[in-house]
Amino acid sequence: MQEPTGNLAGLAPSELKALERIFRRRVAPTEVVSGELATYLAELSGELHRQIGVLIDRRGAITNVVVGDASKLMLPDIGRLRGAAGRFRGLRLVHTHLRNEPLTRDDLTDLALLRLDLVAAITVDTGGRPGKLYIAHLLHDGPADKPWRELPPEQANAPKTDFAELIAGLEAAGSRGRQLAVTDDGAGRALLVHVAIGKVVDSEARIAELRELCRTAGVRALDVMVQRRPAVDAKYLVGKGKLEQIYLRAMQLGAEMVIFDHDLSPGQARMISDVTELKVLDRTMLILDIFAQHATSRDGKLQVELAQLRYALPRLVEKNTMMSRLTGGIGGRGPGETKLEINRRRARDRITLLARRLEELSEDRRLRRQRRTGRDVPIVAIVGYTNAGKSTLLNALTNGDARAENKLFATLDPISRRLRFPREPSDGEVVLTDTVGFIRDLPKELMAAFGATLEEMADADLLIHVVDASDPDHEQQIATVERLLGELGLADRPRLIAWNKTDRLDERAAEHLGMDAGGYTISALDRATFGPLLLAIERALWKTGVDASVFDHAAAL
Ligand SMILES: Nc1nc2c(ncn2[C@@H]2O[C@H](COP(=O)(O)OP(=O)(O)OP(=O)(O)O)[C@@H](O)[C@H]2O)c(=O)[nH]1
Ligand SMILES: [Mg+2]
Repeated sequence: MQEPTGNLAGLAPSELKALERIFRRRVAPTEVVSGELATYLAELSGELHRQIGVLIDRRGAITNVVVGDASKLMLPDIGRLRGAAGRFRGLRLVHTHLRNEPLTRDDLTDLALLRLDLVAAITVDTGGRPGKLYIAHLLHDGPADKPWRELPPEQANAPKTDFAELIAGLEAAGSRGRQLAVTDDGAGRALLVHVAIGKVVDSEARIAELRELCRTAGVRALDVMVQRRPAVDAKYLVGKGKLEQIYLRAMQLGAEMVIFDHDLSPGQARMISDVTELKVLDRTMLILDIFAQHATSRDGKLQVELAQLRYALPRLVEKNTMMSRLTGGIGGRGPGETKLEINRRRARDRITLLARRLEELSEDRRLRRQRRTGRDVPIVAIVGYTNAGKSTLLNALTNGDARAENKLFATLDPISRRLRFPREPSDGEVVLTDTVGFIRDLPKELMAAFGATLEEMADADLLIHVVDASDPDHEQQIATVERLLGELGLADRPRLIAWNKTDRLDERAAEHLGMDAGGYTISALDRATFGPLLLAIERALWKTGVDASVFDHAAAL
């Protein structure tokens, strides 16, 4: 039984009957609304002095009749269309306006949020006669804050727009968009949101870094939205209005997730996900996802899983008890082939178990390192920002095959190799250790995931801080590394700076680095550049003078 809904209070039985009769009307599939229906709605609306709206389906049948007050209409809850870029609801809203006004912001927001086929308003004059017909529909590639188009007003009693043609054109445009989406190798499609709180000066570098993280994680960044605000919103991180824009933009682009360049509290993650019905990730969850993909050792895998349980799980929205749907894919990948698919209640047990296992492994490592230090071989740890070229340098120095890639956090597990300096009387042997890269704003939960690496650093006699001198952001990166080393109690550890990737700089800039900033300029891709650095390492470890053979050695490597 179809009945009118909304503001029906105080209506006479005859007026209710008149409203019910609307359901019997039909419009042709080619019409937005028929002239007769527009006239009928205007007349009744003028009599009741309330707005009247109808939802019309593609066949031209009226599915809902809604009554509002003189200035607005509340639509019934028809639910949202999830993740459906390029698709429309199959329903259009046609309603009356008593104040001779065109479509309002509320009308257009309903259009966008509900993904209606279109929204139309009929103005009603004081005599209950229909005036103008205003029509708006969604666009596939309009701006985020205004993803719609308003058509020139028409005569409500003789509408001209061919609805069937209009919607067919829009859907064709949408499916072209969708096909593109399918062929883009199925990577996760994400809308990025950078939130600058207070006086943030390095937004650009941060956004570039977030894009790099996405690229490494296999996420396709469709667009970046930026919001500046004096303080975070406790509930939503960004304001409610911005959140609406984020949702609109995500729908428009067909994004399946939003990634915030700012860490979310579990509460914020859930609120945002509730409002937008999108998968919500923050930067740390993205980093954890990369860790999950890159961890290779047993140690590393356990540590990543532990960090995921502690950080990501409370932030992933629970839809079913088995959280497979939202935890699957990016953000929910576990180390190796497994998924972070675990019942919340069981998570605590798993955390305890993992923590215990890791403690045992840490003890094993301690014993192993003790044996090593017993033999008195100096340890040199290569440290630095992620992607600076640490593994490449280790490989070049030791003829090794450690994983070196243009990806953030390619290295997670420490790798040690022997390096021999040709010294008399005995060979100068050192253990050279590659470590996980640092990154700014690394939460405590993640620092712990680096346990094994951090132990190696703590044991090191000398740190080589590798800097990507070609990165415009390298000063910030150095500051981050220095700060983290300080937090790890390694501020006083002897260290050398290796300005890497100088092959990408012009000669003068490279010389400048070496002279002004101290340290040694190298290109990890070119062994011929290693001489001065090797010499400095040797000198730092054995406090001896120059041995020219080191140069020969480096050249011969
Ligand atoms: N042009 C140039 N590229 C370099 C140099 N050193 C390293 N790279 C490249 O930079 C990228 C990162 O190198 P990696 O050695 O994996 O860097 P990393 O510091 O170990 O990085 P993570 O382990 O991910 O933290 C790779 O694509 C390397 O080929 C260099 O001196 N010059
Ligand atoms: Mg590496």
